[in-house]
Amino acid sequence: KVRSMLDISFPPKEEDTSNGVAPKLGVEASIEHELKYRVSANNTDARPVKLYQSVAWSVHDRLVDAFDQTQAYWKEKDPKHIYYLSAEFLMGRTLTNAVNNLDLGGEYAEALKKYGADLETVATGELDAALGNGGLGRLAACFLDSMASLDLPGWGYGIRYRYGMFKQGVKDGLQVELPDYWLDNGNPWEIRRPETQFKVGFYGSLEDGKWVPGEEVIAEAYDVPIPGYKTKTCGNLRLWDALAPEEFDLEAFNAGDYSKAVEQKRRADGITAVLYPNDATEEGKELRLKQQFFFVSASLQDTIARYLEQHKDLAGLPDKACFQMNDTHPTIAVAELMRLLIDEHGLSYDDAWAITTKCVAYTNHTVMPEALEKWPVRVLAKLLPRHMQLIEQINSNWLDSITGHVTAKVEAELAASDAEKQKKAAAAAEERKAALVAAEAKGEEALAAAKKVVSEEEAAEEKPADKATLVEEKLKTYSIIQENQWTKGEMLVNMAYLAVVGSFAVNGVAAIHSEIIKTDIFPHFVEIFPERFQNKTNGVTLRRWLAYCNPELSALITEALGTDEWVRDATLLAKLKPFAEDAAFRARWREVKQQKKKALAERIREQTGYQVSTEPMYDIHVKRIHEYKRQYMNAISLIHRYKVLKEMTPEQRAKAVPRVVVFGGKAASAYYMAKKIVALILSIGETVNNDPEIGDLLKVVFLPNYNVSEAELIIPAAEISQHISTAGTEASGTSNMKFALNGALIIGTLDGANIEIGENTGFENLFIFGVKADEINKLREDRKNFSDYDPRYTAALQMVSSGVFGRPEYFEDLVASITDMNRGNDWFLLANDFASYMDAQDAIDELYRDQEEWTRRSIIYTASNGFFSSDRTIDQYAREIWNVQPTPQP
Ligand code: 475
Repeated sequence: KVRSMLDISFPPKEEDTSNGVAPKLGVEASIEHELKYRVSANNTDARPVKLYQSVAWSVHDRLVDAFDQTQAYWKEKDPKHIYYLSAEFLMGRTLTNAVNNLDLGGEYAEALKKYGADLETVATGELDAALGNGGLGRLAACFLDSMASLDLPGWGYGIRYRYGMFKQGVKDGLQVELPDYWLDNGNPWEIRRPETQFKVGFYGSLEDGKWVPGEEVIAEAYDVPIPGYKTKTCGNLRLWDALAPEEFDLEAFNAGDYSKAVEQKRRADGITAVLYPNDATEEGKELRLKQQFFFVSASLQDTIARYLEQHKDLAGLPDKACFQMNDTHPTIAVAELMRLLIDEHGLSYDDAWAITTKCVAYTNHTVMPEALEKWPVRVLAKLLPRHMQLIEQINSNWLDSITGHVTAKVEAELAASDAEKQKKAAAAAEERKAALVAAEAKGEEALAAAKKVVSEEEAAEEKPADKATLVEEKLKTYSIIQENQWTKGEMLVNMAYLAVVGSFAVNGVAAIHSEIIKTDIFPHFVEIFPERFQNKTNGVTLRRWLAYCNPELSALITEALGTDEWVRDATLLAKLKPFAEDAAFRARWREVKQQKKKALAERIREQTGYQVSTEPMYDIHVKRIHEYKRQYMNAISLIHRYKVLKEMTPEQRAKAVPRVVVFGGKAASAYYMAKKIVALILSIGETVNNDPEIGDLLKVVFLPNYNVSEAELIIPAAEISQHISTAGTEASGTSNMKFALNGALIIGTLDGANIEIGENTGFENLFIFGVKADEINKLREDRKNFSDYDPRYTAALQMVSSGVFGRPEYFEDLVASITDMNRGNDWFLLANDFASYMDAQDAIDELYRDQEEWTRRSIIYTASNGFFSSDRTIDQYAREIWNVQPTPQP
């Protein structure tokens, strides 16, 4: 610990009667106080953002009360804690969530009347905390909400990025990336803790086995209180900022080298400056590894320091702390925990290993090969020499421990192949004998020739394999340190393997995904530790993703069920099912949807200038842009739809089902194809939306800067939502759950959580198409020729190539990626699923004509998917992995 709390003696603590949510100053007075003193709005024209700030600070004070009491209570009770280590927390806005979780919605609404404002509008003054890329980061945020709501002692640990996810703009038909200045107006939701700082080292060397870092930075804590839903519990998200050990290098400064003097500060600033905007890809940048180690080291030091305040013996750490690693990004925790226990706290290697492997668990979120982190040994050894040494030791112990198993496996394989070979050899010997006999009958010359052939054949006969070599080869497939497949000679540390070896539990995030990681990613680890592998199907918080983003639908649900308990106990939603049969209820359900569509139409106009009607079907495809998620296939289907509409007679058009198709999602800045997909969607929109013949029959909208707050607006307005990844590629998906709960129907493949949503909702209520995951490998092998493709598909691509949507040269690569054997060769099998996708689209149009049946299904979706509450997911983690108990305050 660098600094400790200054030794000030506080006056004796007053009896706290505030019950955590009602400080002495009432809501109205506190807003006024903040307006005047904190944000000094009196002599300005109290702009809405100032009102937001005052309300936020007023809520902040109430949060801090709840926070202090919870943390003090947990300290006293000393229950086991879960520490959720994640490089990303995609929190979005906080105000609405905090006010409602604290059950202060009514009071704040009342107080705001004085300003002629409502909470909903005031809340838009807040900038999203976008400290995450996509699904993985948002899942971490939902988990924090559920942990607090279930009274589970838990903290999140991450990085306080000064710039979160880039802001996406559109310029000249292309995505542009703008910096996200999310902290510019101050952040009322965090508490800076200059009293909580830890040193984190990098580089340097090992001297007498001891690590002497060549560079040091200070990690300083910021706490973000996480209020549970209608409970006194308020958890914590602790985010680390990096500071230079001394703000200025005075010696350099005095010597006149100003730039050298600020160099340290610049380097520290760099560590927490930006979130890498890569979703499901790894760039292998050294700074990224620095970020990972930085937050992991600070978090582990912090946990151990707090543990040691109350306990002497680190042997008990596993009874008090569990570290859940959100994907491989925090995996260096395995080595850092070892280092802290051995080098800083004097434990033996074996004792340290026993503790580490009881404290650490790992969640895998993706099977995309490009996302599986592998750090070059060279980079790790330079940045973290001691950790590289420990990883080598961990690996060598690991390989030793399985050599027996691997040898037995090789022996069994040899025995099996030996028996096979002996059979073959006997048959061959038989044949040769027969040949000699036959040759002998033909005379001397033939016999000599035959003998020569026989001796050559005998010489060519397979030698028995060398067991030792085979064992060595096989062991390599288990090794945490492996040779780079592409760059011979370069050694890599496979972080997922390190995570599996160092963890006591490994889980996937949907049923199918948890199977795929067992069969395709870690099959050889499953042989050794079958009991280590688990499934924990993802979930989403119903607070943010239904109750607060869709208050209109929530009110209707509460009215129908006669209680709002479903917000806490999502299984109660099942009781909505009978209402699907009630025509009057269906009419009201439709009215709500209509209202939400109107709000989205307004947003579309604001953001894109397109005027869209609220009558058509709202068809939504929002998520990170990725080839595997196949926004491109949707785009091709829309080109076809456009073509069909153009060819229709006016009578036919009058019968067509109109659609507004909304896309949203960011493309990683360096992801070439993803950016072209965004451009293609924008171009299609430009052509279709300005075609007077088409009018309201089809609108194709790309809504820029998809983020948590946009999602809260978009999802409630959806009637159909698209989850159409190539089977076996989407680990789970979580927006599918949000859409289902908001009564949007799903068109999707048998992938990720779509499958479980189908099981809960009844597959007959989804629009499922496409091949199954176990067919993919075979299909990839025999991908067809372009000439065999569905004619609708070919025609649509031809329209792109011929420039119907402009910029044909720009889209040339994109078209080639799915049509050219040598340039991508349709890896994600768009051509293959296209026809069944179109059938599913036709079925959607057909059903939409029957609004009563459509609405019935919509209600069934909401009623059927309470299972996907993150409260259920977290309850399972707590019981089946963490062994952490609810610890509510009395
Ligand atoms: C899956 N992000 C979803 C979701 O489990 C799943 C990877 C590397 C670097 C930075 N970010 C990433 C992911 O891998 C990711 O977001 N994965 C997603 O996790 C939650 O629902 O299917 O794609």
